[in-house]
Amino acid sequence: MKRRTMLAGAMSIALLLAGCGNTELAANNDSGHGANHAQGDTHGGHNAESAAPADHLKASFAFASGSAKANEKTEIKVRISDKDGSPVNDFEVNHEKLMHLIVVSEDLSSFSHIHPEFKGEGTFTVPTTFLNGGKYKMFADFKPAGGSGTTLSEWVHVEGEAAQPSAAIAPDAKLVKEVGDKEIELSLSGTKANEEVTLSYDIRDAKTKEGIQNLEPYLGAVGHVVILSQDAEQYLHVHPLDEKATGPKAEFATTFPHSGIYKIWGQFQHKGEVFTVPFVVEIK
Ligand SMILES: [Cu+2]
Repeated sequence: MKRRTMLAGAMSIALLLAGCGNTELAANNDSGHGANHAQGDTHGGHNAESAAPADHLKASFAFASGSAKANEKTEIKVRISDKDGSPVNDFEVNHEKLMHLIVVSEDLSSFSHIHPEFKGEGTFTVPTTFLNGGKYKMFADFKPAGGSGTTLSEWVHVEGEAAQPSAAIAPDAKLVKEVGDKEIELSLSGTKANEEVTLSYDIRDAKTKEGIQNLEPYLGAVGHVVILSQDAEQYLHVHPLDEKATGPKAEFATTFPHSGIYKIWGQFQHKGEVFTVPFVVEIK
């Protein structure tokens, strides 16, 4: 059981040019709602209290070819270094991966969750293609050996035509969405900032409305939830209350740090396919 919520504070420095700087270490809060590290944590060496090895780590984000262009294959390079600038090479596997990389467009319309491969010298790489030009924010989520979960982020710029100017995100009137052949309903136990909120997903067959009972583990859990504030400054990565659940319900607990609008992406796996369902909520 793992109920940690990682929160990256508003500390990252916006950089319009790709790969020409470092980010500050983002704040990393254990929201402390009954996290139990002694039992049932299968990830090994998990110790939220010993944050020291993660202190002053830096991530630099770059494109292998120097810059990225919309609709062209590119390679993202993420380099993790310590406070002296030396590469960090020891990481713990966390939810089956050494690093989780979340990439979102500035308007939060585009979301991807990918897994860079460790190439030595503190460097991870992953191929990707951006569909549009514009600003994107990248969040590298990892656990240095002996340390705690860490998220470092940075804005990058992708050349090329921007997507149609889109309106600011607005809260969904109804928290029910169809994705492929599924209908997903989200309910929140509350909508107040600084109070624990349980997010309950109900995942049904879109046609028959029958609950899906055989969700498969995705990265070692029934689902993964990433939450960003509208300005992409607040990042929350939330794991399920019961990682071994198989549907139709999947529950997550988190605490929204401020009032405002947040976008919530839930990711689940069924019949070998991962699906992502986005919702926008307002927290008061
Ligand atoms: Cu991941």
